[in-house]
Amino acid sequence: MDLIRSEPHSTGDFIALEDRYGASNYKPLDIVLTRGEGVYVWDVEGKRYLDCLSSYSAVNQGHCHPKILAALSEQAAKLAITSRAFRNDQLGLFYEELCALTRSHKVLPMNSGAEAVETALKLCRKWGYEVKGVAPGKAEIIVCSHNFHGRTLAIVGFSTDEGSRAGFGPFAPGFKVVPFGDAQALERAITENTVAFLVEPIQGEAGVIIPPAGYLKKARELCTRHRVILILDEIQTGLGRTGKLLAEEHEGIEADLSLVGKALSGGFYPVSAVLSNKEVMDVLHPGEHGSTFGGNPLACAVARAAIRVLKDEGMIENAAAMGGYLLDRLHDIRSNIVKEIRGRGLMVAVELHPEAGGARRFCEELAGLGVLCKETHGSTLRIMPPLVITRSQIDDAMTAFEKVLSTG
Ligand code: IF1
Repeated sequence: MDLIRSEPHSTGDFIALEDRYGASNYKPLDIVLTRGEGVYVWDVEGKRYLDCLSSYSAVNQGHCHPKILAALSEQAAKLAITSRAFRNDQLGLFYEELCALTRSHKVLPMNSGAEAVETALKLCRKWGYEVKGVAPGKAEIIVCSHNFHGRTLAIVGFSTDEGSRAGFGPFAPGFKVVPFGDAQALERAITENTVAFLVEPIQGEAGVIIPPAGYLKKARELCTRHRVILILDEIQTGLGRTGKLLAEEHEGIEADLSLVGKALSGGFYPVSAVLSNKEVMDVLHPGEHGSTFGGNPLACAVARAAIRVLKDEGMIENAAAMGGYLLDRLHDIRSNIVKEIRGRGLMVAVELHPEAGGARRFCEELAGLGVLCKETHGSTLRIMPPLVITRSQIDDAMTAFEKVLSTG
């Protein structure tokens, strides 16, 4: 490799480096960010943006939250990792505080969201064979159409999105797909071999799709009646995003397994977890699952601070209040290109009419006006700011949205 010449400093320099050396599995907006604070991020040219994506909900607590940062630096200077070959003085406290917050019995810590999903799938299969009595090799897991649960082979194998799946087979068997939001279809799909039903309370990648009222409650009843584990993937909806700590609370239900990630670390570090009742978690024995980084003291200290500020600083209540305000403001925009506005808490989407020519161009225009958001599925704009956003910051964002949507 050539020796590195002068330090890159302009947007173009950084983009050229990424394009020359990086895999091209993303197509980001051409903005190079260098600093963040609360709801704002700054690019290398010094331009400020209001972040309406929150790194896909990883930074619910706002960028570089000072209390999480303090916990991170303090722990990093003391002890970062032990591996699970030894115990550490943060893990037990992390478990206790997370269980108290979410009313769970047991926790299994991992790193990425996809790992939490994989962990849950393994747990359910083993529970199926050992507790439910499913014949060896026959366990079935039901998932939903248009799901998004991550990028590992098992997970993309049951995706219904061709872009995620094509070219990556052969895939793991044992998954059945039913339409999202259709409790009757779920009931028809359940057999004596069904061990679990995996679902997002609100589908994120699919475009903030909120299921019909009562769907999750019905799914909960069906799972209980047929002895099927209900796994709610709250990696995106959890930790305050929808105006409740967990989105399951909107329907007054409790999952058997809840998956959290992303904002569990306030965006500082990959931390995910499977939250479980005792019966399911107890099927795992030493040597059957794990991760080098899962449950390390740095991750635990960061996560403890991240969940503490979420609660102590009223971020969940703020998400509910500001989410309502944001939806009202969006509905007030006069536009002939908006097809539908959907949202719960600060998980909001604006779906454009197909004639609008795709949402990407609007994201680029919004970025020009100092607002960052991301399109999904071509014609949907997602608006998911950090949960610390204020009314006047929403007003600023709405001025930009009004400009781009009403001229469309
Ligand atoms: C990317 C979307 C968001 C998730 C749910 C598990 C995972 C995710 C419900 C896996 C991850 C991400 C990953 C990100 C894009 C993104 C996303 F656009 F795909 F839908 F958030 F809106 N379950 N979601 O949403 O978690 O392994 O990534 O930690 O760039 O792929 P992970």
